[in-house]
Amino acid sequence: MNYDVFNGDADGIIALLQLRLANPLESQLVTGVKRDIKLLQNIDVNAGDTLTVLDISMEKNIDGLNSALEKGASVFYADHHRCGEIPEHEKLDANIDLDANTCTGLIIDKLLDGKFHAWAITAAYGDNLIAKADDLCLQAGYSVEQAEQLKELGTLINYNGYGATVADLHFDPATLYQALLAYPSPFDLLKDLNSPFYKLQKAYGEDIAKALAVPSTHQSALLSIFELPDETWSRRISGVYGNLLANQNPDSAHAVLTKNKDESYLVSLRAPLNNKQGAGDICSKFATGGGRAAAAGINALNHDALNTFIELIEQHYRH
Ligand SMILES: [Mn+2]
Repeated sequence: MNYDVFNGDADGIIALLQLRLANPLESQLVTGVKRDIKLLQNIDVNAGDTLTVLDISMEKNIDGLNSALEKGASVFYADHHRCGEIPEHEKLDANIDLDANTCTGLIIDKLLDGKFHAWAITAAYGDNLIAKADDLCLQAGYSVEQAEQLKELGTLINYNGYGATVADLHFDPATLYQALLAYPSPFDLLKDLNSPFYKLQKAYGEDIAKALAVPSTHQSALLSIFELPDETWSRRISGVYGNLLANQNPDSAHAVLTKNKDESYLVSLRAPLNNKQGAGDICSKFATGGGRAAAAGINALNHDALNTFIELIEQHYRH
Protein backbone atom coordinates (compact mmCIF):
# COMPACT_ATOMS: atom_id res chain seq x y z
CA MET A 1 0.00 0.00 0.00
CA ASN A 2 1.15 3.55 -0.78
CA TYR A 3 0.24 6.34 1.58
CA ASP A 4 0.47 10.02 0.74
CA VAL A 5 0.49 11.85 4.05
CA PHE A 6 0.35 15.62 3.83
CA ASN A 7 -0.60 18.70 5.78
CA GLY A 8 -3.97 20.06 4.63
CA ASP A 9 -2.64 23.56 3.93
CA ALA A 10 -1.40 25.05 0.64
CA ASP A 11 2.18 23.94 1.21
CA GLY A 12 1.27 20.33 2.03
CA ILE A 13 -1.24 20.02 -0.80
CA ILE A 14 1.05 21.61 -3.39
CA ALA A 15 4.11 19.64 -2.28
CA LEU A 16 2.19 16.43 -3.03
CA LEU A 17 0.65 17.90 -6.16
CA GLN A 18 4.10 18.49 -7.69
CA LEU A 19 5.26 14.98 -6.77
CA ARG A 20 2.19 13.27 -8.22
CA LEU A 21 2.08 15.40 -11.37
CA ALA A 22 5.68 14.24 -11.91
CA ASN A 23 5.18 10.64 -10.70
CA PRO A 24 1.52 9.54 -10.68
CA LEU A 25 0.85 6.88 -8.01
CA GLU A 26 -2.22 5.07 -6.67
CA SER A 27 -2.23 5.96 -3.01
CA GLN A 28 -4.32 6.37 0.06
CA LEU A 29 -4.49 10.04 1.04
CA VAL A 30 -3.97 10.89 4.71
CA THR A 31 -4.56 14.52 5.62
CA GLY A 32 -6.75 16.78 7.74
CA VAL A 33 -7.15 20.37 8.82
CA LYS A 34 -3.94 22.39 8.90
CA ARG A 35 -3.58 21.97 12.66
CA ASP A 36 -3.95 18.21 12.44
CA ILE A 37 -0.24 17.48 12.17
CA LYS A 38 0.02 14.15 13.98
CA LEU A 39 -0.97 12.21 10.89
CA LEU A 40 1.41 9.25 11.00
CA GLN A 41 -0.16 7.74 14.09
CA ASN A 42 -3.42 7.14 12.19
CA ILE A 43 -1.90 4.72 9.69
CA ASP A 44 -1.81 0.95 10.06
CA VAL A 45 1.53 0.31 8.38
CA ASN A 46 2.68 -3.05 7.02
CA ALA A 47 6.04 -4.28 5.74
CA GLY A 48 6.67 -3.14 2.17
CA ASP A 49 4.35 -0.13 2.37
CA THR A 50 5.63 3.17 1.03
CA LEU A 51 4.89 6.41 2.82
CA THR A 52 5.34 9.89 1.41
CA VAL A 53 5.17 12.39 4.27
CA LEU A 54 4.97 16.09 3.55
CA ASP A 55 4.90 19.29 5.55
CA ILE A 56 4.31 17.86 9.03
CA SER A 57 6.87 18.10 11.85
CA MET A 58 9.05 15.00 12.19
CA GLU A 59 9.44 15.75 15.89
CA LYS A 60 5.66 15.55 16.37
CA ASN A 61 5.45 12.35 14.33
CA ILE A 62 8.58 10.61 15.54
CA ASP A 63 6.76 7.68 17.19
CA GLY A 64 4.71 6.98 14.06
CA LEU A 65 7.81 7.34 11.88
CA ASN A 66 9.93 4.98 13.98
CA SER A 67 7.13 2.44 14.13
CA ALA A 68 6.60 2.57 10.33
CA LEU A 69 10.34 2.05 9.75
CA GLU A 70 10.45 -0.81 12.28
CA LYS A 71 7.57 -2.51 10.48
CA GLY A 72 9.55 -2.41 7.24
CA ALA A 73 7.97 0.50 5.38
CA SER A 74 9.96 2.88 3.19
CA VAL A 75 9.49 6.54 4.00
CA PHE A 76 10.12 9.63 1.88
CA TYR A 77 9.91 12.63 4.19
CA ALA A 78 10.08 16.33 3.20
CA ASP A 79 9.45 19.14 5.64
CA HIS A 80 10.58 22.46 7.12
CA HIS A 81 9.14 22.30 10.68
CA ARG A 82 10.96 21.40 13.89
CA CYS A 83 12.39 17.96 13.22
CA GLY A 84 14.09 16.86 16.43
CA GLU A 85 16.69 14.18 15.86
CA ILE A 86 16.33 12.57 12.43
CA PRO A 87 16.48 8.74 12.70
CA GLU A 88 19.32 7.04 10.81
CA HIS A 89 17.61 4.35 8.74
CA GLU A 90 18.29 2.97 5.28
CA LYS A 91 14.59 3.12 4.41
CA LEU A 92 14.18 6.76 5.40
CA ASP A 93 14.79 9.41 2.75
CA ALA A 94 14.67 12.62 4.80
CA ASN A 95 14.59 15.98 3.03
CA ILE A 96 14.45 18.47 5.87
CA ASP A 97 15.32 22.15 5.52
CA LEU A 98 14.64 24.40 8.51
CA ASP A 99 15.52 27.65 6.69
CA ALA A 100 12.83 30.20 7.67
CA ASN A 101 12.64 31.23 4.00
CA THR A 102 11.77 27.86 2.57
CA CYS A 103 8.75 25.58 2.65
CA THR A 104 7.97 21.99 1.68
CA GLY A 105 6.69 23.05 -1.75
CA LEU A 106 10.07 24.67 -2.46
CA ILE A 107 11.98 21.64 -1.15
CA ILE A 108 10.06 19.46 -3.64
CA ASP A 109 10.58 22.07 -6.38
CA LYS A 110 14.34 21.65 -5.94
CA LEU A 111 14.11 17.84 -6.04
CA LEU A 112 12.06 18.07 -9.28
CA ASP A 113 14.37 20.67 -10.86
CA GLY A 114 11.57 23.22 -11.01
CA LYS A 115 9.28 21.05 -13.16
CA PHE A 116 6.13 22.60 -11.64
CA HIS A 117 7.74 25.82 -10.56
CA ALA A 118 4.60 27.99 -10.73
CA TRP A 119 2.91 25.59 -8.30
CA ALA A 120 5.95 25.68 -6.00
CA ILE A 121 5.80 29.48 -5.94
CA THR A 122 2.08 29.23 -5.12
CA ALA A 123 3.00 27.03 -2.13
CA ALA A 124 5.53 29.63 -0.95
CA TYR A 125 2.89 32.38 -1.16
CA GLY A 126 0.51 30.08 0.71
CA ASP A 127 3.04 29.64 3.53
CA ASN A 128 3.35 33.46 3.69
CA LEU A 129 6.88 33.55 2.25
CA ILE A 130 5.80 36.60 0.27
CA ALA A 131 9.20 38.24 -0.35
CA LYS A 132 10.75 34.90 -1.32
CA ALA A 133 7.88 34.07 -3.68
CA ASP A 134 7.97 37.57 -5.24
CA ASP A 135 11.66 37.06 -5.86
CA LEU A 136 11.09 33.66 -7.48
CA CYS A 137 8.40 35.17 -9.73
CA LEU A 138 10.82 37.85 -10.84
CA GLN A 139 13.54 35.28 -11.58
CA ALA A 140 11.04 33.10 -13.48
CA GLY A 141 10.00 36.08 -15.63
CA TYR A 142 6.38 36.23 -14.44
CA SER A 143 4.57 39.53 -14.76
CA VAL A 144 3.41 41.45 -11.69
CA GLU A 145 -0.12 40.39 -12.56
CA GLN A 146 0.84 36.71 -12.73
CA ALA A 147 2.65 37.02 -9.39
CA GLU A 148 -0.50 38.54 -7.87
CA GLN A 149 -2.54 35.63 -9.21
CA LEU A 150 -0.24 33.01 -7.69
CA LYS A 151 -0.25 34.93 -4.42
CA GLU A 152 -4.03 35.00 -4.26
CA LEU A 153 -4.27 31.32 -5.17
CA GLY A 154 -1.71 30.32 -2.52
CA THR A 155 -3.48 32.41 0.10
CA LEU A 156 -6.85 30.87 -0.78
CA ILE A 157 -5.63 27.26 -0.65
CA ASN A 158 -3.92 28.02 2.66
CA TYR A 159 -7.10 29.63 3.98
CA ASN A 160 -9.05 26.47 3.14
CA GLY A 161 -6.93 24.46 5.60
CA TYR A 162 -7.98 26.34 8.71
CA GLY A 163 -10.70 24.98 10.94
CA ALA A 164 -11.21 22.86 14.04
CA THR A 165 -12.43 19.91 11.98
CA VAL A 166 -12.68 19.11 8.27
CA ALA A 167 -16.40 19.94 8.54
CA ASP A 168 -15.46 23.63 9.07
CA LEU A 169 -13.63 23.71 5.72
CA HIS A 170 -15.03 24.51 2.29
CA PHE A 171 -13.10 21.59 0.77
CA ASP A 172 -11.74 18.47 2.45
CA PRO A 173 -8.00 18.92 1.71
CA ALA A 174 -7.93 15.47 0.05
CA THR A 175 -10.75 16.54 -2.29
CA LEU A 176 -9.07 19.86 -3.03
CA TYR A 177 -5.79 18.09 -3.82
CA GLN A 178 -7.58 15.75 -6.22
CA ALA A 179 -9.34 18.68 -7.92
CA LEU A 180 -6.02 20.51 -8.37
CA LEU A 181 -4.39 17.44 -10.00
CA ALA A 182 -6.34 18.34 -13.15
CA TYR A 183 -4.16 21.43 -13.62
CA PRO A 184 -0.43 20.98 -14.45
CA SER A 185 -0.07 24.76 -14.08
CA PRO A 186 -1.89 27.08 -11.68
CA PHE A 187 -2.49 29.42 -14.61
CA ASP A 188 -4.70 26.71 -16.19
CA LEU A 189 -6.73 26.59 -12.99
CA LEU A 190 -7.22 30.35 -13.02
CA LYS A 191 -8.60 30.15 -16.56
CA ASP A 192 -11.28 27.68 -15.45
CA LEU A 193 -14.16 29.68 -13.99
CA ASN A 194 -15.58 26.49 -12.42
CA SER A 195 -12.35 25.72 -10.56
CA PRO A 196 -12.05 25.72 -6.74
CA PHE A 197 -10.21 29.06 -7.01
CA TYR A 198 -13.40 31.02 -7.64
CA LYS A 199 -15.38 29.21 -4.93
CA LEU A 200 -12.63 29.91 -2.40
CA GLN A 201 -12.29 33.52 -3.53
CA LYS A 202 -15.94 34.24 -2.78
CA ALA A 203 -15.89 32.43 0.59
CA TYR A 204 -12.66 34.15 1.66
CA GLY A 205 -14.07 37.59 0.87
CA GLU A 206 -17.04 36.96 3.14
CA ASP A 207 -14.94 35.63 6.05
CA ILE A 208 -12.25 38.32 5.94
CA ALA A 209 -14.85 41.10 5.97
CA LYS A 210 -16.18 39.73 9.26
CA ALA A 211 -12.67 39.50 10.78
CA LEU A 212 -11.74 43.05 9.77
CA ALA A 213 -14.76 44.35 11.70
CA VAL A 214 -13.39 43.00 15.03
CA PRO A 215 -11.23 45.49 17.04
CA SER A 216 -8.01 44.42 18.83
CA THR A 217 -8.11 43.47 22.55
CA HIS A 218 -4.42 44.17 23.17
CA GLN A 219 -2.24 46.64 21.34
CA SER A 220 1.38 47.61 21.93
CA ALA A 221 4.31 48.45 19.67
CA LEU A 222 5.35 44.78 19.78
CA LEU A 223 2.10 42.86 19.78
CA SER A 224 -1.52 43.07 18.69
CA ILE A 225 -4.13 40.54 19.75
CA PHE A 226 -7.50 39.95 18.16
CA GLU A 227 -10.19 37.73 19.68
CA LEU A 228 -12.63 36.22 17.23
CA PRO A 229 -15.94 34.67 18.30
CA ASP A 230 -16.64 30.91 18.43
CA GLU A 231 -17.94 30.70 14.87
CA THR A 232 -17.03 28.52 11.91
CA TRP A 233 -15.86 31.57 9.93
CA SER A 234 -13.46 32.56 12.75
CA ARG A 235 -11.83 29.14 12.74
CA ARG A 236 -11.44 29.32 8.97
CA ILE A 237 -10.03 32.84 8.76
CA SER A 238 -7.80 32.99 11.87
CA GLY A 239 -4.50 31.85 10.33
CA VAL A 240 -4.75 33.74 7.07
CA TYR A 241 -5.93 36.80 8.98
CA GLY A 242 -2.77 36.51 11.11
CA ASN A 243 -0.70 36.59 7.92
CA LEU A 244 -2.60 39.61 6.63
CA LEU A 245 -1.99 41.47 9.91
CA ALA A 246 1.70 40.51 9.86
CA ASN A 247 2.08 41.89 6.35
CA GLN A 248 0.30 45.12 7.31
CA ASN A 249 2.57 45.79 10.29
CA PRO A 250 5.85 43.90 9.80
CA ASP A 251 7.55 45.18 12.99
CA SER A 252 4.93 43.73 15.33
CA ALA A 253 3.93 40.23 16.43
CA HIS A 254 0.27 39.26 16.04
CA ALA A 255 -1.91 36.72 17.75
CA VAL A 256 -5.38 35.76 16.63
CA LEU A 257 -7.42 34.00 19.33
CA THR A 258 -10.57 32.02 18.69
CA LYS A 259 -12.70 30.70 21.55
CA ASN A 260 -12.91 26.91 21.72
CA LYS A 261 -16.07 25.18 22.94
CA ASP A 262 -14.49 24.72 26.40
CA GLU A 263 -13.69 28.47 26.75
CA SER A 264 -9.98 27.92 26.06
CA TYR A 265 -8.46 29.70 23.07
CA LEU A 266 -7.24 28.37 19.77
CA VAL A 267 -4.18 30.58 19.14
CA SER A 268 -2.41 31.54 15.96
CA LEU A 269 0.81 33.51 16.58
CA ARG A 270 2.89 35.29 13.94
CA ALA A 271 6.38 36.61 14.72
CA PRO A 272 7.13 40.09 13.36
CA LEU A 273 7.85 39.67 9.64
CA ASN A 274 11.03 41.71 10.12
CA ASN A 275 12.16 39.46 13.00
CA LYS A 276 11.01 36.00 12.03
CA GLN A 277 11.95 34.04 15.14
CA GLY A 278 10.56 32.90 18.45
CA ALA A 279 6.93 32.07 17.65
CA GLY A 280 7.48 28.29 17.74
CA ASP A 281 9.50 28.49 20.97
CA ILE A 282 6.89 30.66 22.68
CA CYS A 283 3.97 28.42 21.68
CA SER A 284 5.92 25.26 22.59
CA LYS A 285 5.98 26.47 26.21
CA PHE A 286 2.28 25.56 26.35
CA ALA A 287 1.16 21.92 26.40
CA THR A 288 -0.78 22.04 23.13
CA GLY A 289 1.47 24.51 21.32
CA GLY A 290 4.05 24.23 18.56
CA GLY A 291 5.08 25.45 15.15
CA ARG A 292 7.79 27.27 13.26
CA ALA A 293 9.96 30.25 14.16
CA ALA A 294 7.78 32.60 12.11
CA ALA A 295 4.33 31.06 12.55
CA ALA A 296 3.07 28.91 15.37
CA GLY A 297 -0.03 28.09 17.36
CA ILE A 298 -1.61 26.68 20.49
CA ASN A 299 -4.63 24.38 20.22
CA ALA A 300 -6.01 25.13 23.68
CA LEU A 301 -4.69 28.07 25.72
CA ASN A 302 -6.44 28.33 29.09
CA HIS A 303 -8.13 31.64 29.70
CA ASP A 304 -6.04 32.28 32.84
CA ALA A 305 -2.79 31.64 30.93
CA LEU A 306 -3.52 34.49 28.52
CA ASN A 307 -1.58 37.10 30.50
CA THR A 308 1.44 34.79 30.75
CA PHE A 309 1.26 34.28 26.99
CA ILE A 310 1.14 38.05 26.37
CA GLU A 311 4.06 38.72 28.75
CA LEU A 312 6.18 35.99 27.14
CA ILE A 313 5.68 37.57 23.72
CA GLU A 314 6.29 41.13 24.90
CA GLN A 315 9.49 40.02 26.67
CA HIS A 316 10.70 37.94 23.78
CA TYR A 317 10.53 40.69 21.17
CA ARG A 318 11.56 43.58 23.45
CA HIS A 319 15.26 42.80 22.95
MN1 LIG B 1 4.63 24.44 5.23
